[in-house]
Amino acid sequence: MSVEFKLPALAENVDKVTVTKLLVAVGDDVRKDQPVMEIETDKASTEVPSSVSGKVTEIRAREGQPLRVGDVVMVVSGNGAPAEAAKPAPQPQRQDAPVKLEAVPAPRVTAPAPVAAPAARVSNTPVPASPSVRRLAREIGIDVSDVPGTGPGGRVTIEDVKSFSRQARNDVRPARAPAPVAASLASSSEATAFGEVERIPMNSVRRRTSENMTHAWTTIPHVTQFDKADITGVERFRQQYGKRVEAAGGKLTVTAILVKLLATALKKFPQFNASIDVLAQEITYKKYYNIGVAVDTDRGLLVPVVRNVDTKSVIEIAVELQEMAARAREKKNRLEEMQGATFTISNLGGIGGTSFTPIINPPEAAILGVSRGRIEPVYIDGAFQPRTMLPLSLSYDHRVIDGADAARFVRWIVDALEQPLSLLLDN
Ligand code: CAO
Repeated sequence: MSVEFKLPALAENVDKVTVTKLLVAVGDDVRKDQPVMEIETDKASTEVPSSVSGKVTEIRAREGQPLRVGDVVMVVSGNGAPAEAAKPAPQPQRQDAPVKLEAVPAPRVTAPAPVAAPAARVSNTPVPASPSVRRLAREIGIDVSDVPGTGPGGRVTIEDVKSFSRQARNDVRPARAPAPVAASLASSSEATAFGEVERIPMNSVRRRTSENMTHAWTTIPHVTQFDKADITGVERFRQQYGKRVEAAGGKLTVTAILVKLLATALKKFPQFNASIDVLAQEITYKKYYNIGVAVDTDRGLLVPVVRNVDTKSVIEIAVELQEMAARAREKKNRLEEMQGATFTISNLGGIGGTSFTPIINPPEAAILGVSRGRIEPVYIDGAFQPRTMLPLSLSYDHRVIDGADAARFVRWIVDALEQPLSLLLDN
């Protein structure tokens, strides 16, 4: 008897994955629960265990190719269980265990449900919509020409834009502004005219980063506030207590210290721990403090989240950070640890640079960029003294945060780094 093993549902809203590695070949004997391939979604990687047993007679999944839930992965002959019963086997919750995907609310990666196109809309015909409707569409990152109009003569109304946005949000993510896509299409066809090129398909992390960054950059009015903190004392502290943190399994880095400081900063400045809801014209202030930390991996940028940092010590944060960054780099990050950030920190200082302007990670309202701390001459009490100065750059959503508040927020972080005891004054 031959049975097909089909890709099971791995997590809510994940209906498509990319096969990164096949772990079995035709002729192999597979057992139930044996991992048969590695896959990745745009946020996590995992092994997929077989739900059938027998000899592999055919493999239909291909490395590097997308696979949808229900697609046949392989055919086995023998005493295999019915493919319909396929379910990911329960994974032990070890640190090095493969990602446990089931029942985790995941960001939607499904294709947008087809939306009925408005009748007789020709691409170069201007869409009938009032300026206020166009403005709303622009603000929430929707191309008004994508919205089916229900008003007289196919006119697009405010309600049409809102329901289109709600549907897009439910189906995938808000629609993206089309201009950058058009620009990159043009440049890719032009590229071959001037010499040899190599075209490599984007992996899922790159695709997701590209979509998110375009969305963020084209819909959020960013401003970046720069400042510098004297971390000479922090460096002394790191040297003094580094071993203790190492013994606990972490690394006492500037990132870990900043993550902890941010918990207090975000409580003091709640607009930095908020999201804007343009449709409802509301701002959501979050009462939990989850910090996303940008991690550089060979798949691209991943942002695992340290949750409830206000309840954790610097040592706990340092250990968690170290483990999360390692898991992200080893493709073992769990989907649930990539979600729920209320604020993000991006530290490029380990690599170098004097400053940069980070892009906000929607739906957050701000992101803190950290560049390389360097010894600089600082004029103190009538003389230059060598001090270690850490450049900070805070990008913020100017719809939610005013410039003066951004300056105060960064100053607060600077003061906390320079005078940590000041934290005890009113906290
Ligand atoms: N200034 C000077 N030195 C710094 C520093 C800074 N701002 N930040 C880190 N360093 C040093 C550390 O002290 C460490 O030095 P030692 O090895 O001598 O102790 C070294 O750089 C490496 O640090 P690390 O990377 O191990 O630890 P971290 O906690 O500082 O950073 C992480 C962790 C995950 C943030 C980092 O590894 C990383 O991936 N950074 C890149 C983030 C990124 O890609 N951002 C861009 C997002 S937008 O595209």
